[in-house]
Formats: sequence, structure tokens, C-alpha cells
Amino acid sequence: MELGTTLTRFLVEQQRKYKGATGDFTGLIADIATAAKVISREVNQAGLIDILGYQGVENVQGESVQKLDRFANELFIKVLSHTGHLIGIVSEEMEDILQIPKSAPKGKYVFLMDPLDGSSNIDVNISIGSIFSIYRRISEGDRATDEDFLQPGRNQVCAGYVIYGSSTMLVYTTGHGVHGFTLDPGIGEFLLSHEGIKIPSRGKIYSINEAYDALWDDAVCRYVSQAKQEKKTARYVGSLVADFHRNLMKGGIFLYPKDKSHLEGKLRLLYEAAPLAYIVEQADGAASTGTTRLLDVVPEKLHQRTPLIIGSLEDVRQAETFFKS
Ligand code: P6P
Repeated sequence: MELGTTLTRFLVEQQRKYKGATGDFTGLIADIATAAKVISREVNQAGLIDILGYQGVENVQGESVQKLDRFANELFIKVLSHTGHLIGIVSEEMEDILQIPKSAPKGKYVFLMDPLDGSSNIDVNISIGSIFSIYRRISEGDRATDEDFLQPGRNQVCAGYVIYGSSTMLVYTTGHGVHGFTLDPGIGEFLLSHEGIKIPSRGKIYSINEAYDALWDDAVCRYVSQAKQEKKTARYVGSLVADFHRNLMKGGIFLYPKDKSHLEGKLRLLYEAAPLAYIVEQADGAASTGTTRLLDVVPEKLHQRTPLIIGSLEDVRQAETFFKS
């Protein structure tokens, strides 16, 4: 019986293939996968054991439950703090940098995450996701500093996401292409299902929340009507990882531009837009603020927001002509 290529085997093969590969990511990604398996189980059971996003409510076993996004945040921290690869963590769920505890070995990377994006969709069984990003630290000494995290996205050394949907998939890049692994819950292994993902250069899908059309800049209005004239079809889940993953697989463009009520856009630069931008460029797609390559944006604040136009290369380039005119 052919088992297929497990994540661990693939990571070891990749490490052998690229002489520069230090093996640091092998451990880190394996640990991320461990956390993803646990979160997948909780997400899939959420409807059964009342962890439907309530804070401090007791579940049927009489245990007090956390909101799943806080649960996911604490789980990733627990799993990653002792790898010896990290010096600090930034999360959508935490205001400040989390320093790796004194008792744990320290490493040369910083880890950024949105531990469970779109968690409000759990209650209605819509796919949600975890997004992560890894940089080499810049500072020296025994603590991580803001400068370690406020790096342009082009400095990333690893980025990925987990999508908890009809199946659970881990998709990541370390700069040598984008690879997807599907969780086989029967054996608890992520198996290689999409090696060397490339996004189609143009897609038939555009993805934007048209409820905000009265708030859009003129450029957005003109681009969206162009998309309609080209008979693109509209798809909008309202869960970033789900919308991104569909476009990565099928081709298309996702837009969350700034508007009169989202003055800088809604999505977070460091742990939502930048990791997805790194992935999409590795898959021969593009990501932009509308006027600037997303990976060239130099962050000023840990939780700053950004406009995001991301997906098929030709679609993003066409959209940029509207934003730049
Ligand atoms: P809107 C989910 O809350 C989220 O952060 C992303 O996953 C998603 O793309 C976006 O917000 C949806 O925002 O304003 O369209 O509801």
C-alpha cells in the first residue's frame, strides 16, 4: 500500500536537496503541523462540544472553554516556544512581542502568526485558517526587539497557512516553491498532495466585499466594473485563507482595498498580507497595495493594516493600472 510522502519525509528531502538548508525549518514546520492537527480536531468538533467561540462558557464536560482563536494562539506558543529556533513571537491575539521564556533555548528566528483567522465563521461551518511567517532576527542579545519583526516581507525565510475546510491542508514555502499537504485524519499525517503549486497567470474569479462599494475609491469601482465586463465571476467567503486558497488553486484576484471606513485597509500587514504575498510570489502570482509591491512595504507598527490586492499575476497587474492611474 503506497503511503504517499509525509511532511516529515518531504522536509528531510528538501533539506538534502538545498545545501544551504540548515534544517531549522524542518523542526519548526513539523511543530507547526503538530499544532495544526490539534486545532483541526478542535475546529471540527467545535459544533459538538460547544466551543463555538464563547468566552468562559462551560462545555458539556463542565470544562471552561476558551475562544478557539485564543486556544489556537496558546497552542502554537506552547508547541513553538521550546523548539530552540525562536527568539520571539508576534500574534494577532497579543498586543506585544512574546519573548521566548528564559527557561527555553533561544534561536535565530522570529515567528509571526494569525493563529485562527476568520474564527467568527466557525459557527456556520465555513473554512478558516492559521497564517504564519518567519524571519531571521536582526537584533543581538537575549531578547527579540521590534526591529526583528518590522522587516519588509521580502526578508521572509518561510511562510505558510493551514486551511481548516472540507479537508485540512498545510501550504508553505521556504523560498523553494509552494507545497501543499493534506491531513489524513485516519493516520494523523500531513501527506504531500500539491507539490510545486503555481497560480494560473489569469483567473475567472474576482473576490471583494461589494457591500462597501459606496465607500470605495474611484479606482476600485472602475476595476470591479472592468472585471464584470470581462465576465469574471464573484466569489467572496469572508475568510481570508479560504478566499486566498481558492484563488491559488484556480486562479483569480482578491482585493481588500482601503476605503472610507477602512482607511488603511482591514487586513494586517505582518501576519496576514505579507506571508500570503510571499507564498503567491513563490507560486508565480503577485501581491500589491495597489501601488506598491506588498513585499516591499516596510512596516512601522506590529499590528498595522494594509490594503491588499493579491492573486494571479496578470489580474493583479491589470488592477494596479487602475490604482496607479
Ligand atoms: P469583511 C475575517 O474576519 C477577516 O479578518 C478575513 O479573514 C476576511 O478576509 C475579512 O476579515 C473579511 O472582512 O469586512 O469583508 O467582513
